[in-house]
Amino acid sequence: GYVFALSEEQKSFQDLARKFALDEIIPVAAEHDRTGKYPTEVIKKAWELGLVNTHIPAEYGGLGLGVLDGAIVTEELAFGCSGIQTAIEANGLAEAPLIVAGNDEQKKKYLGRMTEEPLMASYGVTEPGAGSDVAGLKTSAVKKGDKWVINGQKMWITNAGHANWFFVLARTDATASTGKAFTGFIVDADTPGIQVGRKEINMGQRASDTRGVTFEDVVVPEENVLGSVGQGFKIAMGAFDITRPLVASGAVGLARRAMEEATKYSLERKTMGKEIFNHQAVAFMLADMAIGIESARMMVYKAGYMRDQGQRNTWYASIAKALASEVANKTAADAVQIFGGNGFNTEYPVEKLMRDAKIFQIYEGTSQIQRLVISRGLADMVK
Ligand code: CO8
Ligand code: FAD
Repeated sequence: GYVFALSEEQKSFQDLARKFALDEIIPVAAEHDRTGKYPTEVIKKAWELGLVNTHIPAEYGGLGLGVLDGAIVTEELAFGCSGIQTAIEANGLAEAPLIVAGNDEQKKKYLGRMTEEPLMASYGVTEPGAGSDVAGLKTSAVKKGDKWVINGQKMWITNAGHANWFFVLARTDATASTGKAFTGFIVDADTPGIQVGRKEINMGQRASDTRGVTFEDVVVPEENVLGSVGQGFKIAMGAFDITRPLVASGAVGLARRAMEEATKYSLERKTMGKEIFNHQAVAFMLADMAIGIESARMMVYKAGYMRDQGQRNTWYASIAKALASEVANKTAADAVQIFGGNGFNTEYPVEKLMRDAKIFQIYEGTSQIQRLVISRGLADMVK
């Protein structure tokens, strides 16, 4: 039957990540948000504790944690700062295509090095002209002798300014159907022809690093093709089955932070002779936060658990991601409301949470794209 309790191991990872968020992330989060400085030192410390690259299998030097285990860690890191959590989790996203389709040599070389040193990696799919419509991407890879030559432009690539290697999705067949037209490549970041753009100045999650990347006649050896030629779209989508539950759990962590901050504040701030917590209009906003957070977390756990059991979880991952990102936005906006004028001010933590929340409805597939996946799934169910 259903078991809702965490294992002892999961509880100890949760405690470790929670302590790390309190001791190492929260004290520096506002400063990274203000300056946009990349949190290298925080990431190094998290890496030393095993809180980065959690899914790398044990045979390649990692902890081999499941998606559900990863979600437990991610929620805590995002409670601290979802910008720093995104920088950390983007490694997991870059690694996911290798976990889905990499051969032993590729895993040894590229996952192995992530466990030997605190390196970063990036997942390069989105382009200036194609985000939601992955099938519309234009970057091409052409076979020349025993090498591939990549040309094109990627956009909004998390960690790009710090990446040691990229997962790159490129078109390798101009006419084939989507499921056969693309190929995934592992590309070393120091390969000639790669140009990384400036750090984008974003609304929120400003500690994270987002950039455009240009590929001009970038030569990649055959051994860096992931899976087989033409399989790339499915590999890129398969990666989301691992990471959408984790992005959703980041949104849950942010929402929980907003709820806790708002609850504490409401118990202190007084109007009309009582704490604002004791005005039902405020208390019910807090209750709605709890309803959203608890429900979203259950969906995260379900989507993660299914993936860990080897079941296809795409539909549940989309539900978790759509729900959690919307809960995060509503919760953060209501937290600002509960703080009143103070909520609008940078001296208090909730305005950052509201800015940070927005991206959860956009990256890893917008809320509309999640609904596309969910509604298509419904149509399949009644066929
Ligand atoms: N697994 C395996 N195969 C799949 C999957 C899957 N999950 N999904 C689709 N496929 C297969 C289909 O079965 C189909 O196969 P076939 O041709 O054999 O029938 C083939 O792939 C094509 O699928 P579709 O027909 O469904 O393709 P569409 O062109 O209609 O597009 C989507 C599908 C769902 C619209 C897709 O383009 C999509 O997901 N778009 C959103 C893109 C996205 O999410 N981008 C995120 C980029 S990364 C990012 O934002 C990182 C954030 C920062 C890091 C945060 C920390 C982690
Ligand atoms: P568009 O696809 O142009 O969408 C514009 C609007 O139209 C959206 O509201 C969308 O929901 C809606 N829309 C589009 N198509 C449909 C449809 N069929 N039905 C209904 N509505 C639709 N990408 C990576 O590859 N790697 C990364 O590491 C990465 N990190 C990111 C970090 C940040 C901070 C940001 C901002 C983006 C990142 N992305 C990354 C890209 C991100 O995944 C895309 O921005 C996102 O998928 C949306 O694509 P787009 O920006 O092209 O918007």
